[in-house]
Amino acid sequence: MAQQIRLQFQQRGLLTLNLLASPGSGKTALIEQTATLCPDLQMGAIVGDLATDHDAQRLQRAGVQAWQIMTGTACHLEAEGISHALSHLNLDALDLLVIENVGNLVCPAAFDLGETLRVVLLSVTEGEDKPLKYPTVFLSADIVVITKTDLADAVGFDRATAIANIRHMAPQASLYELSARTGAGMQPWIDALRTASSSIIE
Ligand SMILES: Nc1nc2c(ncn2[C@@H]2O[C@H](COP(=O)(O)OP(=O)(O)OP(=O)(O)O)[C@@H](O)[C@H]2O)c(=O)[nH]1
Ligand SMILES: [Mg+2]
Repeated sequence: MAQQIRLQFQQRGLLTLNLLASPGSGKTALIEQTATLCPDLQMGAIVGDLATDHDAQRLQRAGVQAWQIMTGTACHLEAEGISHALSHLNLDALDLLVIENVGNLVCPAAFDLGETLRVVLLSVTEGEDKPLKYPTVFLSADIVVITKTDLADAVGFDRATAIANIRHMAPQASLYELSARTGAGMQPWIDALRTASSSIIE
């Protein structure tokens, strides 16, 4: 089913991201801020949480066409749920679709959702060792984003060690460092999305 979904995205030339990260690492904040800074980019989102539609509501307020999947007890999204969610979105209107996976550094890594790119977030408050302790998700990353950089000094974030650990576990991934709160570092991330989006259309 993931392959069918991927084919559907490819035929539409639609860039799709699968965001994987810990609970509270700033996934929704990153989508919100990206949408706010790129009013010309028509964004859609499928958001997974065990309960509540809080994130979909937040994203709708930021102008994103958002659909919430409530998983109940499941710790990850699966392609079947994505396929169902897609029927609730107007894909023709979209330039970029973001799937915000359930906050979890373990289970979501094992499930292909048909995405174009896997984006793994690591917030500065989580500890520099997380890439070493949760290798599967980092091994599968196309992009790694260090988030909440505005809090780095407050939590004594060891940037060099964190980057060395990311490079060790995800040498294939491109790396961005940003704060959705202050906007610092958002531009290189947005430039990368625009480049990836236009290369898919070509
Ligand atoms: N200081 C700071 N706080 C941030 C940043 N990004 C997110 N936050 C805060 O971190 C908390 C969690 O952010 P969310 O965007 O809800 O994180 P999430 O990963 O979507 O959370 P779940 O969907 O519940 O897993 C909120 O209080 C945000 O305001 C940031 O760049 N800087
Ligand atoms: Mg969220």
